[in-house]
Amino acid sequence: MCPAAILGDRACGKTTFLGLLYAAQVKYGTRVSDSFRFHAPLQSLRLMSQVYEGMKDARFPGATLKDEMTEIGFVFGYRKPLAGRLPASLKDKNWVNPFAKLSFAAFDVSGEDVQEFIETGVAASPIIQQLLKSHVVVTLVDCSKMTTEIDSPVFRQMLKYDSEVASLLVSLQTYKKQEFSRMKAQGLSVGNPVIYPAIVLSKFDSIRDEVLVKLGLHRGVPDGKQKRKRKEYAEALLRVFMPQTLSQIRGGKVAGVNFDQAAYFFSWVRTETAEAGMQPIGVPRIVRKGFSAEGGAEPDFSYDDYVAFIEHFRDVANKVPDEIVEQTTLQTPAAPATATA
Ligand SMILES: Nc1nc2c(ncn2[C@@H]2O[C@H](COP(=O)(O)OP(=O)(O)O)[C@@H](O)[C@H]2O)c(=O)[nH]1
Ligand SMILES: [Mg+2]
Repeated sequence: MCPAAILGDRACGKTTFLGLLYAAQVKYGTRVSDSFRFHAPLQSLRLMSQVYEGMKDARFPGATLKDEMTEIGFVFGYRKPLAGRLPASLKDKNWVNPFAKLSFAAFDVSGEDVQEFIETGVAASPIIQQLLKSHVVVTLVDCSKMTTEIDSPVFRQMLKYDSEVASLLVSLQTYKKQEFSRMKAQGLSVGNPVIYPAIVLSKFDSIRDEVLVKLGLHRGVPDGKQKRKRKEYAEALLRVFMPQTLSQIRGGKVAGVNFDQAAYFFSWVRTETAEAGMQPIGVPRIVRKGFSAEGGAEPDFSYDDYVAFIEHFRDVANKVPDEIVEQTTLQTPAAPATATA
């Protein structure tokens, strides 16, 4: 079980992201049910599905859910390529674990624990200790906060978030280095530690035109087949709005701990807009599509990117060396009772 962290600041779209990931997982997961598994503790499962149910009713997650963020966790399991070739009699045995697993937990960077850690550098809380164990870091970046007005509070907020994420990444690298030294001292032969980063550009539907114009970008993101162009597109935005995080990911080697190639995903939900050029009034309503007899309507969102997210982590799960997986299993108590979606 390889630990993975999802980072986001206040109102950046974390809960919405988790609800949509849940939906994508249900829909896509049934198509690839032989090779992909989703598990979550009952409480997380309930929350994620509640968020999605609300979105089917055109609503974004309510404010009451906001404090439950730190409790959300879930597991992605991918059948190992080798395991697929084992005889069925072995595959079903518990002692041959045929799934490579990533265990995700969401962290609020603007929350008390993380803020205290950034200020003091002391990993006192269990939440921070859990965060530092991660080998995968998914960072949410709120596109609705991207502005050309560099003196505005919203821009300053973005830069503050950037420096906080960058500083967390450095802490993570330092922790990995210590972990690596510990394992070597125990006589384990381990490779140099690698951290697997991913960036989710959230609320991409609300990115301002003037931002795109200024950066010479089109409104549409290059599709999934144009990997390099997508990366360039995302990095053009990050260079301006998350410069420290980007440079940390792209070459900030600390104590020999490297980052793997970053993966970029775009998350958007279509909302009802007022007249062209007007800001919609009141609470945004989600646009839905595909009304059907059994399932009702679905929110119109970037489903393909969510599927790409799931598939990206298949590669990562299979790349994480076994010694890391074993080490983490030794340190964490048995997983809580899980429910399967
Ligand atoms: N237009 C648009 N608005 C979004 C999107 N995701 C979130 N929002 C808005 O941002 C608010 C905060 O989102 P939420 O997921 O609760 O953020 P959290 O505080 O990070 O969990 C929501 O109430 C929506 O109004 C999106 O993809 N598109
Ligand atoms: Mg929330």
